[in-house]
Amino acid sequence: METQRPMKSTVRRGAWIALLAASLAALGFASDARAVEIGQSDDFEDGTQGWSSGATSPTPPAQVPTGGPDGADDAWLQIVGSGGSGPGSRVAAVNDAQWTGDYTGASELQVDLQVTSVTDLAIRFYLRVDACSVVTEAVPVTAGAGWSRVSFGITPEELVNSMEDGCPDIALALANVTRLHVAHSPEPSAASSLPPTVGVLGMDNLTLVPEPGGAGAAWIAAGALAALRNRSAARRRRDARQTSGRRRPGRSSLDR
Ligand SMILES: [Ca+2]
Repeated sequence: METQRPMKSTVRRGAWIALLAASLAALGFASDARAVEIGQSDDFEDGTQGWSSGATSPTPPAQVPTGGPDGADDAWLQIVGSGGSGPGSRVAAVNDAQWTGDYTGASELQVDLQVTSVTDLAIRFYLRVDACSVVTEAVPVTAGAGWSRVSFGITPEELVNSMEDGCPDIALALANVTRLHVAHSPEPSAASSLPPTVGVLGMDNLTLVPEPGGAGAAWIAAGALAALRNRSAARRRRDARQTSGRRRPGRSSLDR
């Protein structure tokens, strides 16, 4: 499933962001840096943003500094599975930091994905709550097809329980997420039962999208603010790199 990418805005972003930030602050929208927020986005311009595949993985997720959906100097996250057994055998990565907390009021995760290895992958997001997990439907990503924008529904009606360790109350689980996990997972297996796979997944612009309408109006404003902040910061960093004229060598998974 592909989602049309938004057109670039020509509004005076700095003034607009300042005004919106002041309005949200006045309404009491204080933020917790460790808690998930509607509208937040990982663009990987400054690194791996807390994504990992375990301390002992020989192929941990890595920032690739160029070749993202926006082309040259758009960084993205590379997730490698080596097959076989043991650490690093699966195409999977987890985040225990900014993607933990309360997902109530969100409707979907949107993300740019690509598969640069030879075999198609089936990607799901797991929302882990201590000893149980709920999981999205799988989205197929075709090998060698380049970047595509895909959406994963995360409302209680769209999520399913993980096969071996499902949560008794999906809505309650959504309000108490302790880990977000992206993986090649043809079946909604438990995270511990994911299939060892040789594959390379690219991920960029992972964004938490609000439910439309109703109480979502304020969430939408907060989300727009966060997205604009991220996009503007990424653009400034890319412009700075291009202005500096420094050449940045590409990295492969073997360079880490
Ligand atoms: Ca990026």
